[in-house]
Amino acid sequence: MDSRATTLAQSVLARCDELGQCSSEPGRITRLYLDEPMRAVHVRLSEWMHQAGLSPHVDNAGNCIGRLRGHREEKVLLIGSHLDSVPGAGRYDGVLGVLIAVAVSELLADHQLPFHLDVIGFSEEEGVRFKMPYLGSAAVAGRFDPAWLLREDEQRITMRDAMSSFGLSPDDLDSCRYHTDQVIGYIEPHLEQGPVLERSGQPLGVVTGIVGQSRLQLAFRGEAGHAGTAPMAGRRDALVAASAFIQEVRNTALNIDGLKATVGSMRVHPNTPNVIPGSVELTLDIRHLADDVRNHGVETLVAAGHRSAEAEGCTFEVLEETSQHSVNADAQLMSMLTDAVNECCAGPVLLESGAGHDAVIMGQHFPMAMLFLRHPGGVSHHPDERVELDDVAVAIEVLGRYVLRLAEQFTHQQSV
Ligand code: HGY
Ligand code: MN
Ligand code: MN
Repeated sequence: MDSRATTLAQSVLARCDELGQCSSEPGRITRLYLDEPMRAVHVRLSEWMHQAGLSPHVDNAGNCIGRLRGHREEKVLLIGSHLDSVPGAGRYDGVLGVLIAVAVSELLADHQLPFHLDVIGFSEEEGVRFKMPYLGSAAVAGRFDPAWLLREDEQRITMRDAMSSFGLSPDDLDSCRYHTDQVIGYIEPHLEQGPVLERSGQPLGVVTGIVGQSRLQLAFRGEAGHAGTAPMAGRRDALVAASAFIQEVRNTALNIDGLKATVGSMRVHPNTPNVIPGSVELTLDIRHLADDVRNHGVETLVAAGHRSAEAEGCTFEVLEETSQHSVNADAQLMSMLTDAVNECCAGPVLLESGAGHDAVIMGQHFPMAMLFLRHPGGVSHHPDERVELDDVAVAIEVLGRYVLRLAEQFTHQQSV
């Protein structure tokens, strides 16, 4: 193991701890799109990028990007992950990948790469604030939908106003775009967020593909009433209908191999102990590596929603549905990454990602590869998230070798 990799890994973990302090909630990590803690993250990350020899800037989607200039201008290799978090997050989801990317560029600062190396800290992967994930990577890939600017957060602030008050220009998102002919590829280091690497005793894994995802906003509408005087017979209790539906979600997912389906949030109206719930709004997250199986899951569960509503005299509606199809890693980038891992540690595990990443968006527009780090305990989106120092060090060493291999290949291709 290169001793510099270990030293760099120590600073990566210390920096994850420091960024873990940038939170909008005392006592837990919550960092949302363009909130004040994100501004503090940009300040610290830009300093670290400077120290690593990168020239940083924040683009109009709020992505924090540092460039290690190559000796040729035509092409760029992108490497990074996201800076935002879910509420009550761990210290590593997203930022670990960005800080490993900074460490890799520090390791390579003395090399004259034949392409630029851009380290990207994406601004919004989780989609918590405006219920729309992948905002930063959508802007980089040139697929940001201007209609999203009208979306409002919990405080009724529009995305447009949030961007303007952060000092960004929401009408100039084109300036964020990288074009396919300039990008060699996008590489994302990330915690596995699951048990596979730990069970196999391997520090690193190479991702073969990322599951597709459907996110639905659903509503059950019944009739509110007095909890003490309304007869039990004939009630149209929206929460009873929703509860039957939630059980159906679990049963359906258990019967379709590989399907993941989760009701993660629910709002009861008027949410008062002595009032029969008149309406319930909830979210449904459905995932599978095969898009047709995922779409079948969506159809099956929407039908189950109508049945559960009808049984309780309620109505059921799909308020909104967004979906991302599954994405495969680029075969050549994946194979070269596997070779680089093989040189540094036991042969990597090849595995699919059940979690979504900015690589879902980037992989639809550019060649993509992901490197997973072992996740002790496998618990993520939770303060118990952990990662091993040695695994971070070997990831830095692998990615350093990998970028140099890509540089050799690029130089060879240019010479023929
Ligand atoms: O939901 C996900 O899979 C990711 O953490 N955004
Ligand atoms: Mn996450
Ligand atoms: Mn993540």
